[in-house]
Amino acid sequence: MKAALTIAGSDSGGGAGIQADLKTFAAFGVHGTCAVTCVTAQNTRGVQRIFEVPASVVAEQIKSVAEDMKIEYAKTGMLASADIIKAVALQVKKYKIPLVVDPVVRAHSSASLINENGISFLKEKLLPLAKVVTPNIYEASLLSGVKIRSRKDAIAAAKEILEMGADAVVVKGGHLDGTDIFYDGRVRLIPGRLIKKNVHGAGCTFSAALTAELALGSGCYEAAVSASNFARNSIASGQKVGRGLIPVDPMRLLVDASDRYAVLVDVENAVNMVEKSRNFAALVPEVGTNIGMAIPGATDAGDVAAVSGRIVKVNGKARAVGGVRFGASSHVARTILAAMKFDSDKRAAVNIRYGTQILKACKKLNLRVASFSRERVPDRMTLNFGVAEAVRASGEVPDVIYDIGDVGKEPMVRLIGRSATEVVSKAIDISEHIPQTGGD
Ligand code: PXL
Repeated sequence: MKAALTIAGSDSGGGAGIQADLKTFAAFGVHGTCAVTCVTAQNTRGVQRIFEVPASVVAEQIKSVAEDMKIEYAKTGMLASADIIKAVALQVKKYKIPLVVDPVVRAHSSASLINENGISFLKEKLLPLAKVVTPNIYEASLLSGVKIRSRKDAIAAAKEILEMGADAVVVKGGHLDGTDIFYDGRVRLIPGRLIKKNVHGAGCTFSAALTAELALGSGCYEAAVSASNFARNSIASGQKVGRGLIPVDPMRLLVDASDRYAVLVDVENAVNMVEKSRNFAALVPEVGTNIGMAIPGATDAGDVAAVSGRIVKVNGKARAVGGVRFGASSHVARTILAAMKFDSDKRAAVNIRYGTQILKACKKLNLRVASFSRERVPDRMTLNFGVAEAVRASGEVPDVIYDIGDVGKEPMVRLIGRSATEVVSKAIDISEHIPQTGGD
């Protein structure tokens, strides 16, 4: 596993600094290490206090990490003081660690994150050691002395900053026109988006993603493009957690992917249980069965995994026609999405045939049963309506919701629960409580 190092400040609010950097490294599959330069007491509303770590202790942290692991790349964030900058520059040179410098100067709340002579030390001691420097337009202006009001100004500033010794400069355009400028002697534009949300941690996430990509072996420009995409996604995923700024969410892509994977695995396990069951086939309705499960926070059928082509009865056995995939069934998805509106944990459903023996078995198994009528409800709305009615009657999402059908509509029983394997276990239980010799 590749290792990277962040030399930055701690943000107690968890949005920026060390916390954003380590989350970002983790999202790229890079082992994250850290040297803490300062401890901030802050939340989404601002920075309340800054407590500097002694420069010697910052140096010790870098030493400990670098003498043990191969640090592919390091990045700096909030460095707080000239003393810390000097110590960092010495260690980075000593251990020959390739470096990304994110010239953090000031917080969104306008709290200063570096002391007075810090900026000149940053320019003199650290920029010459940098492979890549990643200022936003405010920082680029401060470093270069160029007032930035247009893309042309931003390019001029990038040229000035490159002269200070870095191999490449990325001037982030999130607060200008949304386009990032990559400059290494040649200008390349990375199209992006204006940052409209009041977010916190976007810059740290960008520079940490760039560092992780470089640690993994990408070239500077490719790493900048990847970092730009990653930061944009993290910004878009940020949600309000406090009363102030919205922290970016660098873990969102990873969590979404793992949610989707867990759902696929659970539905596949449930399908396996059904195909192996001796009695489940007795529950399969004329129109076939489907098993579905949604990711947390699902909003449409694309967020619900089910069996393509449904599960049908073949030679007295239940068989899945196709594989399990997201978006495979709009029907079972409608039941689940309707249930989730009332209870976001009820993310799975299976539909089985209607029959009085089946309802008896449900009652015997102490399942909570509710029903609705399809009459006078537009087909598209039946499940929303039916689930709502069942919830109104029982005060919660019941385990079982059935309807007795309508002209041209087969009556149906739906089992609703927390996972596909849970609802299928209940269905198999039911199948073992009904006579196997036909009848209803
Ligand atoms: O976003 C820049 C930044 C970096 N590091 C720390 C911070 C901030 C902004 O507040 O607090 C620790």
